[in-house]
Amino acid sequence: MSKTPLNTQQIQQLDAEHHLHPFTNTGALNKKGARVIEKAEGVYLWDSEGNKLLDGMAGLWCVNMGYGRKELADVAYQQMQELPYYNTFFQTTHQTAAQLAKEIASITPHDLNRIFFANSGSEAIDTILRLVRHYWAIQGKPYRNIVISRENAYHGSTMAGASLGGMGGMHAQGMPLVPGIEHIRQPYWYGEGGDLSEEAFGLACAQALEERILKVGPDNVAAFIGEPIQGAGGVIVPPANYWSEIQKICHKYDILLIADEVICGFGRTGNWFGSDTLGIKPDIISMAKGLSSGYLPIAAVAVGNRISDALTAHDDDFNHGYTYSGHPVSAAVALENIRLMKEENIVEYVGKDIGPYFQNALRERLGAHPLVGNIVGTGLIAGIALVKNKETKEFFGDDIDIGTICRDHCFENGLIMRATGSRMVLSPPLVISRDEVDELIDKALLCFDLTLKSVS
Ligand code: PXG
Repeated sequence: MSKTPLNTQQIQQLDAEHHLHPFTNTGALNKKGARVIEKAEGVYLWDSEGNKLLDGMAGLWCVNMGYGRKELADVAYQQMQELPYYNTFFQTTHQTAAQLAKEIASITPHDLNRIFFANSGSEAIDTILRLVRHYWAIQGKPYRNIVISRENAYHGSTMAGASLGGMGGMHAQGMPLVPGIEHIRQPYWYGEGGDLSEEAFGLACAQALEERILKVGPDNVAAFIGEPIQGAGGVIVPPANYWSEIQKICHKYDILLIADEVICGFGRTGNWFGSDTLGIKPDIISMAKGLSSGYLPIAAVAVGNRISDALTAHDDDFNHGYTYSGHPVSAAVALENIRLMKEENIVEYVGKDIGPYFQNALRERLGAHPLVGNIVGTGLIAGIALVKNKETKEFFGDDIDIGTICRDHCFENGLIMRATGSRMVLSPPLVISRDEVDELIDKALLCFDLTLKSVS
């Protein structure tokens, strides 16, 4: 079935009448009309008015192999003809899911070799919450059910995801939240470190975990969850000592460590997983987005021997799963995506070539800008703090929504850069070239100048 071509206004009208958008003020959007994206190739998008946009966010941190990869479309087409759907419940499987599980196991850190499939990062997080509580229950310790997370974390938008995440705006809606979840402070040194050195702050943030464990009782805690680098929270890179301290504390109290790799996984930080880059040895990881480069929805949870052995030894079902767990078409696309990543040495390209180039260029060319307080990141993920006063680290007040002003200038000037509060974040496709990085930074510089003018 072909689409009847509609013009921008017609599409906006249909949208305003019938479409409820995620994380959107519906009334405000309907007055303005949504931007209509029409096509994409490589690192570029085109809207329905013919504007070309450099996608500095890889969609929503996911189109890692770039747009227009025919190989991914072809395997989806072939798989749809051969076996468009079958489930993995009731003791059935199919080759594509089994192969993908093996392929994921071959790239995950250490012993994370057993894979549970879901369809989105949020679902993967839901799975993890149920799984860790179930794990402790079958150890005869059902009271070990508290999961400790962090303020300003993002773990998705289902009930479990929103509850585990640390976003105040999300907690305020759809209450009551899932019980048994605690939040400790985030390791955001630039914004919250005060006079502490980075190291002292990293230690203090990790100690906050131990304090909370002691407060709620070590015997009641199931797990700690964190993104290796917080993504949606504004790309918060923790102090270098943070994760090793967290790891020690989890070990000391025998608490499971969960790394949410939905953004950091699949090469984003210059290794297959953020846990490799940050030196974390998790018991469980979640992944989604880059697993299929966003071409089809698919997510996974990888668990190590400790959990996998316990589930295998327990003579009962784990009463959990999704109709589309291990969906053959999504799995085929994910398999091909990983094959392409390997064939094109993408992880090495991010780790050794384009990642360092991008990080250096950001610091050298944007670092001195009067609005730029600091720049953090590794590989192809970066966060830029916009400040009122560089010297005193003074942030803009609530009366000036600096991030949104900057983001709007970016849109107008052909660059997609996301704002989270006063932080601008970048996460371009991993296939971006040096010339395209240069273009991205030229555009960012122009938009920072325009933003400065708007608030002067
Ligand atoms: N965990 C992490 C670390 C994520 O970043 C999810 C879980 C949930 O994934 P799904 O596939 O259910 O969306 C995410 C998703 C943003 C933004 O604006 C970030 C995400 C999703 C939507 C918007 O930065 N991350």
